[in-house]
Parts: sequence; C-alpha cells; structure tokens
Amino acid sequence: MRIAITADVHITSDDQHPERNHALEDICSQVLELGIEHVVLAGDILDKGVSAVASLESILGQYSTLTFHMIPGNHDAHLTSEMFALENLHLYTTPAIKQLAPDSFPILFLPYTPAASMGDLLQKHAHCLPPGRWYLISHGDWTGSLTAWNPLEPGVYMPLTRSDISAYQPARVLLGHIHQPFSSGIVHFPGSPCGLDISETGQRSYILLDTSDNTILRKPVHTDLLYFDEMFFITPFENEESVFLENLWNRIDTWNLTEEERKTAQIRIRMKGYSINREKLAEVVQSALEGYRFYKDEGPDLSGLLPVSDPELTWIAGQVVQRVQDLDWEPSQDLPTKDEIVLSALAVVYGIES
Ligand SMILES: [Mn+2]
Repeated sequence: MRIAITADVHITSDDQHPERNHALEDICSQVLELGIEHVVLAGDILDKGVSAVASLESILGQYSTLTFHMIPGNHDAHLTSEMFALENLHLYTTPAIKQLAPDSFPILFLPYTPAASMGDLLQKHAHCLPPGRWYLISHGDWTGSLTAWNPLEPGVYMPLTRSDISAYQPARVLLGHIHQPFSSGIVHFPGSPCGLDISETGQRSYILLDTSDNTILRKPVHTDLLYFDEMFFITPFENEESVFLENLWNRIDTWNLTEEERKTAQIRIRMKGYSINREKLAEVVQSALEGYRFYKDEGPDLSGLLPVSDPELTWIAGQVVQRVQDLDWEPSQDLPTKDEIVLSALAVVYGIES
C-alpha cells in the first residue's frame, strides 16, 4: 500500500492565498490518479484561526473517495474534530495508533503538543510498538541536523532527537514543520507544497510512503508560484560581468524548470562583493533575466556590491582571488566557503567591507 504525506499547507480563509489551496488540490488529484487512498496531513494545514476550516473542507470535500488523516501542528493546534463536518477526514488531536491496512505497519500519529518534546510523548506511546515495525507521523523540529530549521519560526518546536530514534526505532518518520523539503536518514519532511514566501525556494514536493518495503518517493507539486533567491559573490575583474553571467546561467540550470514552470517563478537576485563596473552588471542582469518575474517587482539587489576603481588594489585583489581559488579547501558547517574567504580578504585589500 502507498500513503501520500504532505504538511504545512497553511490554508488561509477567504482566498487570501489561492495558490496554497491549488497546491493541495494538485496533490489530491495526483493521488487520486495514482489510485492511492490515504492522504496524511502532518500539521499546519491551516494557517491560523478557524475561518480557514471551511476553505479546507471545500478542498477535501471534492475528493470523497480519499481518506484524510490529519494531526494539528503549532499553527492549527486549536482544531477539534467537532469543527469538521467531513466524513472522510480523521483528525487526531491526541496520540493515536492506526493500522491503515492489515499488512502494513501501524502508524503513531502524534499531534503537536506545546512545551513537549517528541521524546516525552514517545515514551508514553511508542513502548508498545515493535522496534523497526511502525511509522511515526508528527509535527516538530528534528535536532539531528543543523541545516533543518524553519526560518519563519525561531525557537524549538516539539523536537525529535537521534536518541529518540535509537530508543524507539520507527521504520520511517514523517514530519511537518520544516517548510523546506528535507530528508535525513529515516526522517523526512515533505515541506510546504507551496512556498509561503521567498524564504521557501525551489521545487515543492509531497511524499509517497510504500508500506510494502518502507521506501520513500518524492513527487513534485505543480504550484502556481515558485520562489528562487540567489546570492552571487562578485570579484572585481575586467570581465566580471561575463563571469557573473556564466554563474547565473549555471544557477538557473540547477532550478531545472520547464517552460511552464518558468512562468510561475518569482526570483530574487542579490550581488555582494566588489565591482569595477556596477552599471554594466546592472544592465547585464536585467537583460539576462528578461521574461522572469522579480519577487515583489524588487529588481536585482546590488546594495551589497561596492564600487572600486584603484587599479593597483584591483591587481592585488586578483592575486588574492587566484590564491584562494587554488587552495585545496573543503567548506563545511564550521568552515567558510571560498567565496566567503575571498570577501573577507578583499575587505582587507580595499579597507572596506561589502
Ligand atoms: Mn508550518
């Protein structure tokens, strides 16, 4: 059996964000097409308040042959099952163990609980589940990776730790809360199916869990809009604009957009560093990105790009850049990238930080 999992749709009332409703509809339509019956909504399905309940019902109501399993997240922790009139929606407001098919592992649904850790709740509810033979669905932070966090929500929300995993041994963990699609070992965040703002970049996805072999498959969500936020480090060279252009094309290649998706993209381009011709860079970026839509019509942001003109300092800068590029250097969580090293070095050369 396959189960579809999404989270963090953040549906609002009164069509304030129709793109979020459309993303959920797209997932439901795909799931229907694939012949899958069960859809898990792992928290923050509603953004806030109760008025979005009707919006959510009108979406889920179109798919009466699907069965929805929903847990509250930190945004919709106030939901109760009495609020929903839909028959095909199960809302778990307290921890619940469910087996969706006779031959698949049981699922522990852990709704978001303020001021608790996932470990606290697992201690109470997971001890009766056979190690390696159950799934966890919940909503909160994963402390096993420093790169997994939600920039919109500082603080720690019902965290799950590596030691919780080794103590209770779920076969797979599927969590809401982190909006960027993310996987780390057996822990998976589907991510928001439609970016809430420019901090949620790139293709969006939902997850299919195949209970016959515990495999995970990410499927793209077709959204009304996609965000891209790209930073470019500029070093002062005669040919700085062609170096920039090449980097820009490479970056756009990594977006991997179809012609149709390109029309939905909203982009932010930021430049940081030192330039001998800011005017030319501004021209080049505008003409290269003609046809793309800038986020909030902001245009490229050159505020972090300092003009430099002293040819001797620029010669020294060139030597410095070459020296750093030649370094045998692996950046990591604790070590800066080559670009960051170059920027710090150029701040010394020019006596001013970009
Ligand atoms: Mn959320």
